[in-house]
Amino acid sequence: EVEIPEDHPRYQSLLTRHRIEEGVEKGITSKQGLIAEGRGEAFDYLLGEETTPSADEAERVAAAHLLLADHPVLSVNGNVAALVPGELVELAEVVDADLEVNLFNRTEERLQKIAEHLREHGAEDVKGLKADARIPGLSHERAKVDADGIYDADVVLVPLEDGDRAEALAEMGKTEIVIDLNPLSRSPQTAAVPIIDNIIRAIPNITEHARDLQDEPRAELERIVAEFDAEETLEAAERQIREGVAEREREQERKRES
Ligand code: PTJ
Repeated sequence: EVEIPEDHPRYQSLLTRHRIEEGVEKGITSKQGLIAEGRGEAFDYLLGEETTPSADEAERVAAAHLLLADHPVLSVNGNVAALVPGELVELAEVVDADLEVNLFNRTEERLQKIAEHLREHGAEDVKGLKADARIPGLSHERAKVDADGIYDADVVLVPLEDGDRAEALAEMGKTEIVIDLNPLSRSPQTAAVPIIDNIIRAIPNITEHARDLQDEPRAELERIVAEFDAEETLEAAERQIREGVAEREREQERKRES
C-alpha cells in the first residue's frame, strides 16, 4: 500500500494510477488497461483535472436517462472495476440498474475475478457470465453479452469503451451513455450522452444527480433529456482543452518576461 498525502497537487491522479496498478496485480485490469489509463491521464491534465460545467450537465442528463429507463445496465470492464467498484454498486442501487461485466479482451478468469471484486463491494447480482446473446456486427468474442442484461437493456452506460462496440450498441437502438476523457474518440462521438470526465469523478456525480432527481415527475426528466445537445457537449470539451493549453502558454510567456 502506497500512502499518498491528500494535499499532494496531483493526489487524485496518483490515486487513480495506483488503483489501476493494483487492478493489474489482482488480475482484474488488463495490461492494455495501463495504456488506456495513461491516455486518459493526458486528457484529464488538458481538461484541468476537474468536472467541467458541461460534463456536470451531461452527468445530470445521464442520471435522468437512467431513472427513465425500463432496463438500465452499467457495463463494467477491467479499468472501471479497478477504479470505481463501490461507486458503481451504489449508482446501480440508486437507479435500479444491472451491472454487467463486459470485456474488450475477454478471458474467463478476468470475468470471474471482476464479478467477485464487485460482489466484495456489495453487488448482489453480477451479469455477463452467461454470455448467451450476441451484439450484431461484432466479432465473436467481443460480441458476447447476457440475454437478460446488455442485450435486453434500453439504456446502457459504457465507460471507457472501444469505438466499434459503442457503435454496434447504438445501432441496436440502445440509448448509450459513454464516459471517456477523450472527446475526439469514436465512442463519445456515437453516444446519446457523451460524458467527457474522469470516471472517478463522473460516477459519484451521476449518483448525486440521480438522488436529486429521483422524485421528479417523468415529464421533468423527459424535458432534461430532450434539451440536451450531445454535439455541444463535445465541442465544449474540445474548447476547454484548447483554451486550457492557450492559457498555460500565456502563463509561461508571462513568467519568461518577468
Ligand atoms: O478490461 P477490458 O479488456 O474490457 O479493456 C478495457 C480497455 C480500457 C483497456 C479497452 O477498452 C481499451 O483498450 O480501451 P481504449 O481504446 O484504450 O480506450 C479507453 C478510453 O478511455 C481512452 O479514450 C481514454 O482516454 C479513456 N480513459 C482512460 N482512463 C479514463 C478514461 N476515461 C475516463 N476516465 C478514466 N479514468
